[in-house]
Amino acid sequence: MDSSLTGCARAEHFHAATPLLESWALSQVAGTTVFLKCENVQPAGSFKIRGIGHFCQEMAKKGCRHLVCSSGGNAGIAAAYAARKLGIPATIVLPEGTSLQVVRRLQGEGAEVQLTGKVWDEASLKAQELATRAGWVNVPPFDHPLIWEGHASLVRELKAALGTPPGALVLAVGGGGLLAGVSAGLAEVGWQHVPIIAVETQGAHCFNAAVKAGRLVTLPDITSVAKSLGAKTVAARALACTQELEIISEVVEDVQAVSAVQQFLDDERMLVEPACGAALAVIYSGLLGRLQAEGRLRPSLASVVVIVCGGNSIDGGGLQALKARLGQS
Ligand code: PLV
Repeated sequence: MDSSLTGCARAEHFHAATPLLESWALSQVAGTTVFLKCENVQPAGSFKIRGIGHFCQEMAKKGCRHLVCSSGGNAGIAAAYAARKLGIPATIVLPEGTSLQVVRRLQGEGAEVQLTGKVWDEASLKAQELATRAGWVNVPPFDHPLIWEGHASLVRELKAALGTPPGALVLAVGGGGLLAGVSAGLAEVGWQHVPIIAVETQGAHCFNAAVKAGRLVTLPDITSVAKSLGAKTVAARALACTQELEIISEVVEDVQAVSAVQQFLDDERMLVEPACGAALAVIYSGLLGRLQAEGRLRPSLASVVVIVCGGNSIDGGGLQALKARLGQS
């Protein structure tokens, strides 16, 4: 039996099969049945453990002696968690200004933490430099076939839970690893006709910029509060996916992402970070209805699945601070 479906402690991989919950509150807002794929309850707090756990296991088989991962937060926590389970030391490189709860969590996993640069791209350069040491392996947070292969397990779980395909799938895009993995999974289970609504925040919108330009675009800076979406350039594979599946690229404002975080907390009593709020904003801001009205989505959808990607980088005080900064409180 696929151990992802048993949820047993001695699983062959590090991720859990997550719940797929029908949300009454979001269904009311959307006017269609909304399911939440709750990746926020993964052992490392986000979907990242799927791909990164898989990558780290493969590297351990090859004799890796030290794992190094650059991250906006969640990939690092996934890598540190996998490293601890594998008994391999880990160094996690993050941008300066990473939240204290993320740093504490990483230290709690036994990882060495280095803070460098203003955004993830700078942390990534540092990680690549460290990975030149003998026996050290760089864990890419989103741009590697093994990462996509691991993330694809999410779609196999969706198929097992739903049986029939949803009318649309909503996910957030940072560097595009989740998008590439979900696309691979949809093709694998024969659901490649399911439209994906790929959401970013303004100021972290490297995928949207690439889709519009028809080539990879490097943003000058990351100005969004959704730092977990803050890669300046999307993975080439994510852009290539737009040739193979129906991908609707959308950008929401920070205020929409953060108010979605607050509404989701009130509706479902789950606190997620702005990266995840971006996906939820598709429902809460009425974007789903607009896409239907514009004929970009069917007027009647079987259901909509929102990937609730994670919430490691936020706590109650952090949400209040974000709201104050955006003039929402
Ligand atoms: N976060 C990456 C990249 O950051 C990281 O290092 O953790 N939702 C959440 C909660 C995330 O943490 C991320 C990625 C995404 C969505 C987007 O996933 P991606 O990068 O695979 O498109 C700079």
